[in-house]
Amino acid sequence: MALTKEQLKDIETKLVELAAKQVGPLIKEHAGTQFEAFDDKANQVDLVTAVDKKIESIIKQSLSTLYPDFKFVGEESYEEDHTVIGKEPTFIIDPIDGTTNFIHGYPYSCTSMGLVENGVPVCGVVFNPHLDEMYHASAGNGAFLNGKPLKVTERELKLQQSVIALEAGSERSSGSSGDDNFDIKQATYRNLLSDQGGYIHGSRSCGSAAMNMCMVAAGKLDAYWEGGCWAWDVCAGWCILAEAGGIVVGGNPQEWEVPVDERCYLAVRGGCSQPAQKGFVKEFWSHVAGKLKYRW
Ligand code: LIP
Repeated sequence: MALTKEQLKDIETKLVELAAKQVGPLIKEHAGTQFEAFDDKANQVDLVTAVDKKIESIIKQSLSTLYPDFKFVGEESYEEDHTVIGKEPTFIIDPIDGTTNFIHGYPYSCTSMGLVENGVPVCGVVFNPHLDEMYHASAGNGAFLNGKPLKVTERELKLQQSVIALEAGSERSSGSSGDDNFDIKQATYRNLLSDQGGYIHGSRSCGSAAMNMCMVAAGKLDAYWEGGCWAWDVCAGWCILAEAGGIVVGGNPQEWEVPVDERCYLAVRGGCSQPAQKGFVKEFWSHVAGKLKYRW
């Protein structure tokens, strides 16, 4: 039995309360205090702290009490090759998105709490306590910033006149490893920025996928493209963006429909027609310099 709009709105409200009262204060208190207290994950630029893990356990404890029948997938408890996102309602949680920002004290760390049903994002809350920005949405109930409806200014969507979020990401091996994601990304960035290519107005980097998704949802960015982030980075923002009229497609060309754990995404704002969004996507894809490949 699918969750109703009313049930989803209630879940959204509870996630907002959890983010505001329990999680946000911890992120704000400990940001910029972990300079000597982080660990490497996949490499020396993929980082985690004890605060990430503590917050994930607080969120998991709270949600398992409130929704004992829902599944839970979290960045810090994910098991490669074992964690599966099925059809049942599943919370997909990044306790601190923008962990590098969190460690360095750059005010773009947030918590990202999403819910999928049948693999589709149906509820999302992203809270940046430094900027006091609470983005929240649930399917059919609209998207909000601090309780006010997200209104994207209606205007043309043109690649050349766009500002796009592009991330360095944590994969940095160039060529030698046979994994050419890094080189494809850098070549794509060049294609987009060059006056012989997309000649876009500019690129930005929040250092947080969730914040990038919310900036696109709010129409403050026109698009966001990344390969290598994870379902927990984008799940909440995906629902918020969809409820604000935006779309998410694959980061590789011709991938119009992708699962939440695709790990390679192109998010495009609303405030324009679907044909305009599709035209933008096709033109963007024409500048992608190869096929990005990731494992779950
Ligand atoms: C981060 C993502 C960001 C990506 C970083 C990192 P984390 O997530 O939000 O988009 O570029 O490499 O993966 O690790 O801070 O939760």
